[in-house]
Amino acid sequence: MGAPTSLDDFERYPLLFGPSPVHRLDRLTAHLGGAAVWAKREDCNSGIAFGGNKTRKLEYLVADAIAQGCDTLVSIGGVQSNHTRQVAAVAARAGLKCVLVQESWVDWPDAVYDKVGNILISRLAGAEVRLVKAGFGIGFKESWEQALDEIRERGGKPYAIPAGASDHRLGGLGFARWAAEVAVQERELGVHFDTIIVCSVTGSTQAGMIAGFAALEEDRPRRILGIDGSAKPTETRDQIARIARNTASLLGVERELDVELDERYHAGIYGIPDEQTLDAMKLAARTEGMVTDPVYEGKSMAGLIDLVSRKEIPAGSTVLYAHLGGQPALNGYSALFS
Ligand code: 5PA
Repeated sequence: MGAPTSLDDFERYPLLFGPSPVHRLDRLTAHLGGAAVWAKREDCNSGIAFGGNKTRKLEYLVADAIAQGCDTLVSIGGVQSNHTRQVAAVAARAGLKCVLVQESWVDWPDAVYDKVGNILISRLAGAEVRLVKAGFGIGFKESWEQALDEIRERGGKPYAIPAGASDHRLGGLGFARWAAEVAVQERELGVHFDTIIVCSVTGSTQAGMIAGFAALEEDRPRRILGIDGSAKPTETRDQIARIARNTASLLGVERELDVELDERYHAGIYGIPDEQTLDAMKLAARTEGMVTDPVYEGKSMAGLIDLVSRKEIPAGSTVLYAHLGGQPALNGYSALFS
């Protein structure tokens, strides 16, 4: 057999309920008075600890960890990382151990910030949680290398999962599969999403979408618009481009890929919302009962609301908002709503 050229050639450990739901946001659409807005919901894609975008990516990484005979998943994120919570719960589901390095990515004053929400769930699921003093960054870290070494010294076999499951050979596959899923759902629903809105930080969500849609060789144009949540858009854009390229190559796609990342909605800093973020979170909750978080989805929602209401996304468009999860972190931000 030659090199794999299709998604089906990669082992996948099923963690999702099935295709994630796609539905209209009618009241939000009416309120904005422009393009038709729909959502695809990774925040309810799985029964494993609330799911989210990482659960979809981890289907491919966990299959690889098991194939390599690894016994411990090791990963890294901020104190309220959604990613590490999903790694912890998925490790439990797969019968693996889990070690998490949680860095101080966000300087946030809530007294229970390191006790509730995501970190609480990671502890509940049995992960070994290590709190480490280090600032925000999506690259490789010393504390993480140290955790990997320690597991090897204990005689364990670690499987290394970088921040957001992104900078990894298989990191883009989960959202390449999401793209194929969207194409099927569009046929079923009789709709075409010309614009997809996605929050980007470590990059493999958007990168996977770019590679996945490229692999489908579609006739109609489709814009995959990233909304930066990192406030370090140069790094994030580079990482998206690199992962999109690598993922496309894995799928046998060699053509040039476009990366579009909007830097206007990150509120100037990773992990902290501004008025526009908070207004967007309130509008989504008050028109649709749709809950978003102040770190990621509130920022991409702010982008969507602004671009649709000012008609920068034209009124004739049909927009798909990729809801990537993240609600558990809200519990660490009670100060914003008290
Ligand atoms: C995250 C990431 P990417 O990192 O794949 O670009 O996805 C951005 C994103 N929405 C969007 C939610 C709810 C997310 O959790 N979260 C990280 C985490 O540690 O949780 C990887 C940063």
